[in-house]
Amino acid sequence: MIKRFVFGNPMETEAVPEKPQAVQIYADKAGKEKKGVKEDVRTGKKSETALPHLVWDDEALSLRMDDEDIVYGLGENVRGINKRGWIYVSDCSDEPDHHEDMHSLYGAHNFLLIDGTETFGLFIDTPSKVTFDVGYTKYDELRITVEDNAFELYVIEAPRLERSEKTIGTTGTVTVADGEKCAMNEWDTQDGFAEQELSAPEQIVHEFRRLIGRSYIPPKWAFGYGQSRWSYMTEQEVREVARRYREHHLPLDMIYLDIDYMERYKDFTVDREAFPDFEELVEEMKEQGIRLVPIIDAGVKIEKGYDVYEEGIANGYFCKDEDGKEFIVGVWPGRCHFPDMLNDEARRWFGRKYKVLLDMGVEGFWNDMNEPVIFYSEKRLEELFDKLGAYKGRNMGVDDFFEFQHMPAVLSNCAEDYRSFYHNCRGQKVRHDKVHNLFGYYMTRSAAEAFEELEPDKRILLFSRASYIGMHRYGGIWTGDNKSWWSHLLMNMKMLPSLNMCGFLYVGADIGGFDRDCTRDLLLRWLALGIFLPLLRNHSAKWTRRQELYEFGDTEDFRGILALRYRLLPYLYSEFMKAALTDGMYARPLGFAWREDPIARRVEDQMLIGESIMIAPVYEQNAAGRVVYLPEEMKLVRFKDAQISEETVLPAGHHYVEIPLDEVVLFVRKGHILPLAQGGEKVADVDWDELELVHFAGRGARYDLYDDDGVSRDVDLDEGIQWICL
Ligand code: MIG
Repeated sequence: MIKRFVFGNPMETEAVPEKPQAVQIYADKAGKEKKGVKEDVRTGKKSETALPHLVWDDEALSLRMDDEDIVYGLGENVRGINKRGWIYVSDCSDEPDHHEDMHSLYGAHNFLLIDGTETFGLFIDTPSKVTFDVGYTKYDELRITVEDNAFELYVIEAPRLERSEKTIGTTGTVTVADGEKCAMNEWDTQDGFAEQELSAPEQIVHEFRRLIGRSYIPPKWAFGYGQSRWSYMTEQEVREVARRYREHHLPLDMIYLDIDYMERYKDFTVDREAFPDFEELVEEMKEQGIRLVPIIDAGVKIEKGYDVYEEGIANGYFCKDEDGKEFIVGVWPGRCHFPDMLNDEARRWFGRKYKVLLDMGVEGFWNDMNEPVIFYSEKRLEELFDKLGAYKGRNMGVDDFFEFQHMPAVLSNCAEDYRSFYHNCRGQKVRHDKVHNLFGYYMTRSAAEAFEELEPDKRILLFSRASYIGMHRYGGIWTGDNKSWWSHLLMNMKMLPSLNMCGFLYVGADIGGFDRDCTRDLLLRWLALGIFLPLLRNHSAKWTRRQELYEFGDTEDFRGILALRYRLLPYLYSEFMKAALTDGMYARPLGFAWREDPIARRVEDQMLIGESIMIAPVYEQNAAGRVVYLPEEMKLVRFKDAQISEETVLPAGHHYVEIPLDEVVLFVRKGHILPLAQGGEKVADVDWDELELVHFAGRGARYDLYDDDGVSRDVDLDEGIQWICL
């Protein structure tokens, strides 16, 4: 059950495609509506109403929390799965230091799920800044403050649980020999996945996700392994990466191109000196089963004769300053303009520009710098030069010196700059900071909507750095500039279920860490987690140690782990697609499944991936293994060289499990089946028909395997399902 409340007069975000009928209006101090008045939009009748769970005091929404309450959600953020004990601010930020005392990262994901005495979800829909004090100031209080008090609030409650038996299709009992697949002939859609027994938090997530619309579905090849680096500078370098992967029989499906493939960092251009035969390169790579995935940045270079610049100027498609002149910012190419992503026409225009690369054979993109990042604004830069000049010849004492030293640092992503340019939203002049959190979302939407027109029969890979809820319908995200730190491996895992709750299913972090130097053992451990994430990409920054898997000596152990990814593909793809098509979760915290188990509810370094397995990665250097908590009896399955080397049933409770660097351990849940393919060196090699079944189940158990051609936009859950029965 979803209730919607409107506070003040918020800007439309289009996070919710179809809003629930009954609108209840709460106004802020300045508003005209009486507080607590409910209006039925159909009849126009007004009546007194109360806000469920929360209190509104004209400044903030607040909620009293019990000690045992867990607060889930908030998508891309630092710290735990349980968000209690910190302040989070939704304010899309280019923040390369993901320290645990950060308040904002690149996304603004205003969904919370309170699980305790009462279990319900909250979505604060507003394009501007929101502050979530989740028991930081007062441990027992959740306090949500929204800039300008203009927002829509959705309160999501679990429908009363009907503990029906899990429905088994309509074909009756199908018994076949162990490991054999049986076709599913009659599948009553009524008995589909939505009917599966969901726990209260799962139901709330499901309701919320239904509200915000279906999550983005990438092509199947995008579930392969991708190698990235800032940057592969030339065609030769790209060829060399491909060659070495193939030579070492390390699976590979994608090579990413960072900003240096462009001509002087200009979007939708190719540096023809470094990539003279770009089209041929794309083709040649495709023949090897490898897709090239170029980056697109938010800023458009100011350069006479550059078509994107010229068209943007001619049509007034760029963001303007107070006086109506194109706003100038410094980003990669130097002086730039921002395309006005919030202007419908400009957005359509920018999206259609991707055609330049589509026509060259490209089938995937990543959108960067779209918070949007401002290195400096022209105005502030000039002011700075003046200010710095004034220090010349001065005897600088400590105060002067510190002030002097910090001056250039405040140039970037300066709040005042975000208040200095404007969008044209359907004729309305809107100051950027009021809609800041929508920029990356609308940039990605611009591309996705163009792809629907330009490539109606094909899925295009697309993911973004900045995001807002609603963008999950158009693309995935990667979680930005992490570091080659063990703590960031753990953070990668913890973010996953939070992102899923907010609709982002195709997600991943830079495996091995973006910034700083990666070590062999870190990369192995990170890969052992990464093989379970939908977006599996190894990416690293320019000035760091090279991070391709063949750069660390012997490749056998890397190959063993990565090969397992390709064996897991039918299962992972199936679980991803079922999650997308049923508004469900791909990765779940243990507490969602074992509701009554107080230990399971607090476990944050293990999680369920799909319905059949639990993972418990190692995230500490030099650890020989780790303690794993089993909420119930499970089957430990150990892989070495992608082959099963151990299957042991373990009782519920804590266990110390040894996990050498070159092995992967996972846990199959009781009553469940894990199908495994033979593997391959690219997604196209994987044979979905020759499956080996790992199971911890008796006869009669079944797994619903989803598959499709992996490219069509047209997807149908029921058509894609096949039963696997024991
Ligand atoms: O200011 O394009 O997060 O993945 O390699 C850095 C260069 C700009 C930030 C992205 C990163 C990418 C880098 N970009």
